[in-house]
Amino acid sequence: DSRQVIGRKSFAAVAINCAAKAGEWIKTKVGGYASLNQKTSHHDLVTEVDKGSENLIRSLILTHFPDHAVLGEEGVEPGPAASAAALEEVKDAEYLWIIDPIDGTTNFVHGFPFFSVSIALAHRGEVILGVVYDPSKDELFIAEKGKGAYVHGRRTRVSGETGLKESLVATGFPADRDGALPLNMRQLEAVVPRVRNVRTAGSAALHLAYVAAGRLSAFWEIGLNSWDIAAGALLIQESGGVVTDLDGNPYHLGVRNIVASNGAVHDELLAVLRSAAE
Ligand code: 2AM
Ligand code: CA
Ligand code: CA
Ligand code: CA
Repeated sequence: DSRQVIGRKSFAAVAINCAAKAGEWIKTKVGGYASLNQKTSHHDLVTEVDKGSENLIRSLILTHFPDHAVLGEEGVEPGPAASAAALEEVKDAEYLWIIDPIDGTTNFVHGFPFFSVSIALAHRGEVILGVVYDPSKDELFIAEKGKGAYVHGRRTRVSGETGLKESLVATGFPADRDGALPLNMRQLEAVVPRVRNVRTAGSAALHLAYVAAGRLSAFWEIGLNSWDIAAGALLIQESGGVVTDLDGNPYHLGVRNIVASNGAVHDELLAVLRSAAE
């Protein structure tokens, strides 16, 4: 039938189309405070635009690939337990799309131009495609497993710093839950004196894309979800970088505490972060 004909479009073409369409629409709504709601706290916001973006992406994906599974942030109850359960339910699907319809909602609400649309495709639990789109700069980062990562059609490459001393490192402040915020504060205290400087710009997916593109040496954050990380992790791996959890174990879809870097500074950063955990 006609859906099968449409279904011949490549995964990458569909992901790019989804991110671009959603991103262009989101951009028209920036700073509008559209139907603002708190989720778990005053740090945790959701707007009608988050939901509209997710619906747009979800229906476009399912038009092309009606058999695929889709996991999106706004389709899941807030909080880590519900997120983990939702991932568990779908993670072994043949094809699973993982969507963050706006990563950096707080920035979006305030009109601070650092937010993104993140779309990943996993095949039996392994990420094979990742797109992170920054509508404010009209920058689209894309990676396909084994085929490299690109921005503006040019190959991305992680940065060349070999020590933390020369590194520009980003993090994100977690929700104050299970001691995550105090741990992040201790990590900051340990990291800041050792690096060139630290940035915290408010979109995990875009921070990861910046590590892939060599604009940041490294990034870490605790308490994230699969949709914050999946696309960005592949961007970094396909750009020559390294993505692990806080203990140094390789990235997989269930990782919530993420450490990502150009590779050369990875062990040094892990050691500093470990010193803050003690
Ligand atoms: P969001 O904008 O999609 O919610 C900023 O540090 C990062 O943390 C963003 O990627 C943001 O994603 C995410 N984030 C914001 N609130 C969060 C919460 N309560 N729990 C987990 N992640 C959150
Ligand atoms: Ca959110
Ligand atoms: Ca997010
Ligand atoms: Ca989001």
